[in-house]
Amino acid sequence: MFRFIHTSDWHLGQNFYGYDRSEEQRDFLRQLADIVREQEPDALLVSGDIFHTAAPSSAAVSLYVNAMIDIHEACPGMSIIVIAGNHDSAARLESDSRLWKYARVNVLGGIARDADGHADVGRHLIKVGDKGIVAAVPFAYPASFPPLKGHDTHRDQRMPEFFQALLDQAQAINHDNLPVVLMAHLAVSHSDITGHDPNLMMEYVEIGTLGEGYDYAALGHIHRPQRLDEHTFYCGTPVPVSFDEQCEHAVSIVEIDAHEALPRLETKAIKNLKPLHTLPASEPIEFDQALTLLENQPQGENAYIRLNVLADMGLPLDANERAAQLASQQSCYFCEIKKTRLDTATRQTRQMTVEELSKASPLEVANRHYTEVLHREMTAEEKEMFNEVYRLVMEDKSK
Ligand SMILES: [Mn+2]
Repeated sequence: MFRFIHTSDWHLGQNFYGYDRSEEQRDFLRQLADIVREQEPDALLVSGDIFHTAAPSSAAVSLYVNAMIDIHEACPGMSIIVIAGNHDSAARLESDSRLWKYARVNVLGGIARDADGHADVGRHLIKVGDKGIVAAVPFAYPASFPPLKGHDTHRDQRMPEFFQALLDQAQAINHDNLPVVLMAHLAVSHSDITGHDPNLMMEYVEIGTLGEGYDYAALGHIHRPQRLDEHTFYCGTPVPVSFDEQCEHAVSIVEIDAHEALPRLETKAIKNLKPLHTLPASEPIEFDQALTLLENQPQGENAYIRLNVLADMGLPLDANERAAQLASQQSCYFCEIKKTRLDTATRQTRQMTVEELSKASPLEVANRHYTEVLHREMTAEEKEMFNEVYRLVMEDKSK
């Protein structure tokens, strides 16, 4: 039986709205070391995005180095396999990979090539004792996979060919029918990307690109934990990277009896030292109501706060300052105000005909906006101000 922990997307060194997250990230890594000590797995697989940026600060690197040594010492017989994600620098991660072998850490930063520039799939295979075979593929854009020797194929074919060649080679050395685990950092089509910025373009690959012959694919890149089929899994972020990652945060513990057996999965929840709260979590409300929610936050929770506010009316000029001040009184960290304008569909405005519009006075049009969109009447003062502005504009026009 092969037993391992699957984790990914640590994003160490993330700067979160100007706040340093090293305290929570250190706490997560301490929890991981405890899980390793208790579970004594054969391997720990880290499927990319170790760091948040390609050039992490020395503090972030030091956090990583100390944690990896602690994790190694928590179970010295365990193999650790780390692949680079899109956030990592392949070269940087690989620069000290020989040194890491002394702590049983295998680091793969980029796709290995032989002297002729062809893919060197053998360097991506790691045998974990007599327990399992891991085929580890760090992040690379589909177009930058090198061709296989003797395959003069089109760019589009190189990535799927690489994966299949890797799994074929794993099978060729698999004399003891050991479980085969594939590690990769990529986005598979039709994954649930809830929690990711919808405006960010992600490059997707079909699940078939991963090839055939693996018993478990330990994927990273998508932050929401999910099962794509009975052999293919994202473990998700252990610590949420954005407010929209409202899901379980955990690491997966996986057991596979033999090659071509089904994996068994268990998750170990990670407790977040500083929770991320959107106030309110559901529908946006008026700014003042959101402030009241913030005021009623439990003291000493050290949460990051995002206010979820209706912004049709505009917000007070000092909205951010007021929220930040209130948050610090609650020992919370104010991050941002998420502004929502009521969807045009919910406004229930009635289209005005051209005839109606031509008959209506400017004040009547303005008043309609107040009643139908802002759901209140114009005050006498607002009407007076509107008329004054209108008069000034007309005066200016006639000059
Ligand atoms: Mn990531």
